[in-house]
Amino acid sequence: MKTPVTVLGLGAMGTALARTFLAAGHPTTVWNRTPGRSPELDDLGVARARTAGDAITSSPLVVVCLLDDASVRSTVEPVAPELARRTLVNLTNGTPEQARRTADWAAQQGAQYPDGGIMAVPAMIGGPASFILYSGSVETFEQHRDDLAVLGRPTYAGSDPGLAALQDLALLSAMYGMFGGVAHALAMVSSEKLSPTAFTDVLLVPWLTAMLGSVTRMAKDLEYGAAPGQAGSNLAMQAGAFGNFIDASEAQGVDPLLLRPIRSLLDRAIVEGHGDEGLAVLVRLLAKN
Ligand code: FVH
Repeated sequence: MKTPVTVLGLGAMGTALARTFLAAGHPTTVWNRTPGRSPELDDLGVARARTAGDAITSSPLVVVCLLDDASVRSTVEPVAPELARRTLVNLTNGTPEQARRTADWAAQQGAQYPDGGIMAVPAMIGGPASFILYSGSVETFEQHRDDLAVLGRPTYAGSDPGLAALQDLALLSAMYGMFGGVAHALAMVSSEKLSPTAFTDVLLVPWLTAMLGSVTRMAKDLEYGAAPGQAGSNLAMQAGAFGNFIDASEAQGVDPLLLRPIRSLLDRAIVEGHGDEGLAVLVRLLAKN
């Protein structure tokens, strides 16, 4: 028999997690603060618990996916004794410090605690592009790897419980940087009534795809060091062109507020003598220690 699983939280993501566990044959118990959410799960054979405590005692593996850290704590702390000898997997978005604090707390309750970061939207759960970061005890990760694999590729992030959250937030930061750049680009082309979909399909997506090579280059230069004077697109050149992005945006009636911090960083790199280097320098300028 497949491992019985409890899912605490039936928001968009918790519902997708519960649906996927059910589809994979796991006896699945759910609890949600507001009862009766996601009625479609009833036809799939879900068991609904009246309280969070009842839900936890139904399964050795408890997955919690709520809005934020505060909602997790207010849900599990009152039922702490029920968690002893169970595994609590926290897939709620949070900070590394929150993960470490909850890991310490869970250990005091006698629970195993992998902290996780879901790298998927609900529709992707259970599909080939979904992966989920986990940190904490590697033994606990291995014990439940197969159970958790039905949700997305389980990816071990390290024994420090904060490392899944750290990498989750780093990945989301990169994603929002891209979304911010895309929002600015679409505002620029929309200022001339160009078709956003044509621009995106024909130009933007191929351009961003081609630029992924520069992302890899940045990481390599950061890790291994770049050969001096070998940057094909050095920062002095980039800073020179960057003013045009801002001037053109203002002339088109587009607020360049998302571009200005990047310009400041480029300017700082030039002032500090990095004009002939590449983008990896920006990482060093951002890191405070
Ligand atoms: N949806 C997504 O695209 C992303 C993908 C990556 C991971 N995130 C994180 O997953 C967490 C849950 O996200 P969600 O999409 O399920 O969020 P909602 O649909 O808004 O559901 C929120 C659930 O949290 C419950 N809840 C809120 N406050 C409390 C509380 N104080 N006590 C107990 N439960 C609480 C809420 O219950 P209810 O409003 O129905 O009673 C929902 O079950 C999140 O960390 C994302 O960042 C999702």
